Amino acid sequence: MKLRQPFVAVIGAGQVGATTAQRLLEKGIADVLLFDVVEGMPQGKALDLMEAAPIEGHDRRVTGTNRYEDLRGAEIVVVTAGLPRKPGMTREDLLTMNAKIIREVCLNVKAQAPDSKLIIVTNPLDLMTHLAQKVTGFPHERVFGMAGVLDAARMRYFIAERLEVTPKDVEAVVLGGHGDLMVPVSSHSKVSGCPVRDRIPASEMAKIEQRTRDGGAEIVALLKTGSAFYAPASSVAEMVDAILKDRKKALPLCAFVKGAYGLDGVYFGVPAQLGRQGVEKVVEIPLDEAEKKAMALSANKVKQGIEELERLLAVSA
Ligand code: TXD
Repeated sequence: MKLRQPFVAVIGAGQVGATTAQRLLEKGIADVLLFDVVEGMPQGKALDLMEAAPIEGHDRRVTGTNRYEDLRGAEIVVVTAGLPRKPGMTREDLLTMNAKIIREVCLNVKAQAPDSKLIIVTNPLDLMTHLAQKVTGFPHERVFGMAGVLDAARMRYFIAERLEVTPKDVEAVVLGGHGDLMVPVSSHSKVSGCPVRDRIPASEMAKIEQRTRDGGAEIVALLKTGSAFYAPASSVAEMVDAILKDRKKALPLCAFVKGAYGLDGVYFGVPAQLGRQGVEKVVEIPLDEAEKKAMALSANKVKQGIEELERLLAVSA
């Protein structure tokens, strides 16, 4: 079936990509083009998803493809293509291989969907988002990454679990690079409008913050193969919804930051307002001294990562 405008292209029909497609369809957010390099796989998953439509009761459409030309007309391109780390592979090996994949994907996005907005999901997130912008040359507001929505959702869940309240009543903000040095901003966490710090002792909050930082690793350790995909897919769907509905909603995400938070032009996790143009505004929230320090440390790590990425790309070019 022909896709209707505006449609979302999801590159990489693996765990995160296919589940993102499912969320977008079943929440009625958009039609989806599912792309993968593996022949037949995106077509098979698309057909399976369509066969669920009569039961799920939605009238969204999804098609699978291995052809980049089908990206033409996509309003948003979500990039989940990448390789997971395998035994014996160093972090640098993974960085080089995923960078090659992102470069290839982004050159094709630039050629086929030059007006699209790009949401990068592939790890290492901040570096791949930086690379995607460089390769496409798209304006910074049209290239951004998904991480903060997921990290904040994890923190919200951990707080809700501790207080035995619905996660919906919990607000949390997680900023910084998507890695060990991410910054859970407890000073802004609230439950039903009250500061969480008034309800949970500092020592326990510190544990919740650490569990948030280790959130991805906790799931990897349990699954043994692969990494999280249900909550990551929900996070992407929330971002897509904010864009397509022009909600002007502030969500934590990996955006290009110039000026705010003392940063001089780097992709970094901050709250940013999403609308039809993409990232329409970086929102600066007040931070306490410890949080400011943590942000600076995290930003340095991202900058070092970018230098390493550029060195590796120069060697492999
Ligand atoms: O918070 C976040 N940003 C993340 C990031 C949360 C969860 C997962 N995160 C990262 O997303 C993860 O570390 C990976 O880098 C990506 C995708 O994770 P997923 O779990 O979906 O990996 P899979 O199941 O291995 O799927 C990857 C797919 C797979 O089907 C490959 O065939 C495909 O990517 N692939 C490609 N597609 C298109 N083009 C190219 N070149 C390509 N190479 C591989």
